[in-house]
Amino acid sequence: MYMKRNNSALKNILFLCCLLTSTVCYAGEIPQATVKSSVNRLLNDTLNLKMANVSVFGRTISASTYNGVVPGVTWRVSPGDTIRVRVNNQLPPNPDQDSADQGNYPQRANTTNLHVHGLNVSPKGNSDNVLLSILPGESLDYEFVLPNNHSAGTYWYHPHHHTSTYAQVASSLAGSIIIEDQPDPAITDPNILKYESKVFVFSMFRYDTLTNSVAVPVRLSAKSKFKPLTGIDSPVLVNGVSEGTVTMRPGEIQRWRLINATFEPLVKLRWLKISGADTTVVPQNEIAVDGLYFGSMKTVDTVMVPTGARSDVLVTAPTEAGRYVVELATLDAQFRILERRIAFELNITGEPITPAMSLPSRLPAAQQRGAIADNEIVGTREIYFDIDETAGSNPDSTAISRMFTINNSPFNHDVVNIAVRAGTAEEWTIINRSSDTHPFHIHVNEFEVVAINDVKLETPVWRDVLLLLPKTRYTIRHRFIAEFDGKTVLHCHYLPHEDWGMMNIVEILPSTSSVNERPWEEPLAFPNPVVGRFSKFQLRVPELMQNKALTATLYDITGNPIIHKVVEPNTTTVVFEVHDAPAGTYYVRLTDGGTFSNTDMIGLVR
Ligand SMILES: [Cu+2]
Repeated sequence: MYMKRNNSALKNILFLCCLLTSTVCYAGEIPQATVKSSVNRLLNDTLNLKMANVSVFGRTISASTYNGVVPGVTWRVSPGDTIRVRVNNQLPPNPDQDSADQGNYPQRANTTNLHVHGLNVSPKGNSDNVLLSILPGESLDYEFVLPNNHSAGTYWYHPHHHTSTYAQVASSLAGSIIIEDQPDPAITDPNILKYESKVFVFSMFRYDTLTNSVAVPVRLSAKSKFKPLTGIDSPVLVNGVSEGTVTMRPGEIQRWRLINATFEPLVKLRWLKISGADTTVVPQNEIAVDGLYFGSMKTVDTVMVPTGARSDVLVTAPTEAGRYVVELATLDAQFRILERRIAFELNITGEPITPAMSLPSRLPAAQQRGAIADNEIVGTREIYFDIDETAGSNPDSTAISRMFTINNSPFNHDVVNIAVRAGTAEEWTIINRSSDTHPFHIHVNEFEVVAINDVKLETPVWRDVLLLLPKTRYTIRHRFIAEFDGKTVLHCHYLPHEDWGMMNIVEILPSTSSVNERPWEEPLAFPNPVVGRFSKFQLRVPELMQNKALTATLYDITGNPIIHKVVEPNTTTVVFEVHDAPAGTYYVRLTDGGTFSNTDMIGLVR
């Protein structure tokens, strides 16, 4: 189909033709979600999580939605603003609410919470706390306070309740958050403020073709292990529709904010010119990933957006007549192409822009805090992503809980897997030992990718989602912003993997904590131990320290010593009774008073 500039009569005829011949139509403009902006530094909104009928590639299905629309509203805010949002969970009761907890397995599909993906905000209380649960019939008031120096960019919100994240994001539950660029020309090239900004949220449904509703988890069995949600995956939608036009004037530059809000597939875009049988790629300029600006603009033929990630692209409308389209491809975890189609038709119409628009000569800094210098790093650690292929073939239904792990630990709500300190930075090596790809994501603070397979990158890149290729090592630098302490998570953003347990809890200790938590100095303590809901803490004395006289101290989260023990040489385990301790997070520190000092156990008492 050929679409001429500025010819609506022809467009109408073509629309009719394709209705009659049932060829692909590009009749309508791809809609933009309703925008809500902050007023007097405050954005107030309500998300009613409720069932609604939505149209998915011509089929009407019953799905859980935010306020009945797909995607949810776009929030536009500025650094320093506060976002207050009430989440009303109006979904029906969980059919499996009274069944036994099946561990790391999709279940309780209608319990929810809210995550603001990529924002630097507190993970505590009613802020970005993904350990909260909002049951059907319940409501929760969230408050997210953005720091004054928050990076401008493209972020998004979605549910993040462990064991229901997959089912809910497989119902396209997502909305975008735009943090506005600062108007100060010293920070932002004024050209950047001139582009019309369009947000494109890619999402999909997994639905049951018999009931025409979004699939819910089936009871765990040996057979259901790998297909916990029945039904089929829809093709990827763009802002809730399958395809459409994007109108631009000749020479116009628009900023496209691309958000991969699918539960698994990777999204890849190419801008093409189609002339008869010839297809040529039209390069565009990518300026940011995950809301974080590059050091300098990149001219690219394709843009690949991993699950959960974002990409900001400056799209320039050609001044030459022709048919211009954007091809959308989706790929699975092994990079196999799931679908490829033309999703965007560029409708180049109107008078050419005069004076001509310019690309920016410089980009704002990704982070006002700047790159992480060598002397800022206080320690290193290794983070392993594994899939235990043997566990899956085990007919024991609990085996699934151990299949998807980070540092050999599947997710446990009551366990802190990694402790770091606010106001410091660390260098981590993320190692994907499995044969799948995994999009690694961490909340609260983004990170700087500095090396791949120990080869330093010429230009480090800031991200909050990093696609880990199989059998590959990534070195990242990670700064824990001083004002945000509390418990948060790192996980795989393939949401089935996350619900299956590929998530760890990270505790960001307050910068004032006197606990010297430095597990990298004692490799025997690795992985930083897993403990549960306890009446006692049992600490293994590292072999290196067993021939020494030691002291072991139990501390609370602020570093106050609670119980102190003298440990005789050749002791292998030390036990602390904690059944009388008030609920909270505790640490055990072992020291010989000189050479060795090791915090070996971090646990939550309930
Ligand atoms: Cu994964």
